[in-house]
Amino acid sequence: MKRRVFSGIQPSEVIHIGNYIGAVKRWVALQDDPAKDNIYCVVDLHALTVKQDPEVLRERTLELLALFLAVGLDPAKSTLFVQSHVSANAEGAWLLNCVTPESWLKKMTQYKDKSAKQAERGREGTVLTGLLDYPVLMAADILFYDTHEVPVGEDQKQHVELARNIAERFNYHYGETFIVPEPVIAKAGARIMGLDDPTVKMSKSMAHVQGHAIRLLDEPKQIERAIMRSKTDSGSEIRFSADPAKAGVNNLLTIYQVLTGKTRDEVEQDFASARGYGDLKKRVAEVVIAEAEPVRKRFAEIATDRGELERIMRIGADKARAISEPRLADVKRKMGLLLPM
Ligand code: AQP
Repeated sequence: MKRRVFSGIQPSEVIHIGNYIGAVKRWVALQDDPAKDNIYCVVDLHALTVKQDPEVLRERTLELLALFLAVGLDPAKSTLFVQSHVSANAEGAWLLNCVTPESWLKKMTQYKDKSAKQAERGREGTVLTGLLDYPVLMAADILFYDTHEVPVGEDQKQHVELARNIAERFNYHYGETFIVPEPVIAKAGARIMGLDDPTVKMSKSMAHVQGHAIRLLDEPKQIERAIMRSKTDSGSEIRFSADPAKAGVNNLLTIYQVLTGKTRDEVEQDFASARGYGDLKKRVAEVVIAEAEPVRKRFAEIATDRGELERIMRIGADKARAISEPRLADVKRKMGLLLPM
């Protein structure tokens, strides 16, 4: 039997190189593994955990689907769908809410960080229930699709572990039902850091800060500028290092490593005769542009064909419903709900 892979990304901003390296690029590679059955989702319900402009959110949802296609996700190989088009995800989240201790959610690092940041903004920054509860929605995304593997960046590991705990708790109370999924975190590139501050994760919510992120749809000039201005130290040694002072160089080398597919030794060899960080930055910028430019060009063609995007969304949602609805009915029955006759 094939192993089911499920992952998603929010249409909250144009994706950055961290999202691409930590998640989406790996999804594309998984499509060609005959042992996997892949489902990738535009998780628009998750985006509602912070205030969105409705028109912008609709546009970004279509954009993200177009970007899925532009990077090489193929609806003939993977199920691609928009989360809110399939009601099982949200319905399933409610059912899982009723087996998830509230204390588990309050312990989530991302909730603690994001709610603290929002609280700093006073009334405007009201922390919504959805922000606390969104890991349960993520658990529903994963569990109602009988998922074995969830390829994510390091920041999402804790949420996949929560999904595991919820599955185990449900199975204990109601009998064997859910597959207990595994987070699959890449060895290299699971946490790409901000170019302006290599001690913090590159983040969509910081993408508006100049020089923080490289967006996948940035023009070559913008990419080059962001990398050439990225923060490094005052030294000149180009080596992988866990030293916090060398985090900027380490981050650039990691981006280069993942995009070239080379080993750490090969990467260090490539820069053995470099004259300093200027050479490193120039070469990293070339590699990022070579990866991003074809995506930007394909995106420009695909994004204008609204009819085709709608067709792909419909097919994806039908396939997703066929997988999740039987599991939803099974869970409802086990929990004591009377199914419609
Ligand atoms: N910096 C990163 N390095 C590697 N992987 C990353 N991911 C996110 N940031 C990095 C992975 O990308 C996917 C995005 O999932 P998401 O839709 O939950 O992302 P998000 O929360 O909208 O985006 P960010 O960038 O994570 O924004 P903030 O920090 O503002 O919340 C996931 O697989 C994630 O692990």
